[in-house]
Amino acid sequence: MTDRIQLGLTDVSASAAAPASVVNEELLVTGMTCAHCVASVREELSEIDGVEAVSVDLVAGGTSHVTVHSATPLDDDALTAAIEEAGYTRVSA
Ligand code: 9UX
Repeated sequence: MTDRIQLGLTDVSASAAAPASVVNEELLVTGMTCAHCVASVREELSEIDGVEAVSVDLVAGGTSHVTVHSATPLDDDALTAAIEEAGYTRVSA
């Protein structure tokens, strides 16, 4: 499958202002195939302290690109754990 769905930024902060995130970490994730998968991943990542927004470039049946926008430095293990909790697999480049 070659479906590519660009899902825009979701602001998870209470503020209406666009986040000026200092950290923008791109993760590679396999196993995501639909918009519900995207919602699950976004939900888990959003629970991490400092995370302001999560953008997902879904590649169904392939490697999706998930970018985490944060106000503070991110713990890499926490990112991996969040992906796994959502039910997907983080892979390295
Ligand atoms: Mo629906 Mo996405 O089972 O895995 S959540 S395809």
